[in-house]
Amino acid sequence: MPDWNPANAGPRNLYTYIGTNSPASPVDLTSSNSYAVTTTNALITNAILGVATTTSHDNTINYARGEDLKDDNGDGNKTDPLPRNG
Ligand SMILES: [Ca+2]
Repeated sequence: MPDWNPANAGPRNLYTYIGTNSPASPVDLTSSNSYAVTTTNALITNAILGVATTTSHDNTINYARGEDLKDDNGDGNKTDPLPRNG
């Protein structure tokens, strides 16, 4: 089973592009950590996510990465992986 732990940024690769609209050439999203959807990517700001706190920032990213933030599977663990997005 893949490592779905959002903290590891493991096999589940999630990318975003934060830059100019219509870049002159195609952008390889795997070419830089600046494109990775992780809690440590400084380009993904609270303002971009529409949240006010670091906790909300990290929760939003971890949810997008597959973390079971609301314990949807009912196992009492809110940081386990919940493979719902793919
Ligand atoms: Ca859970």
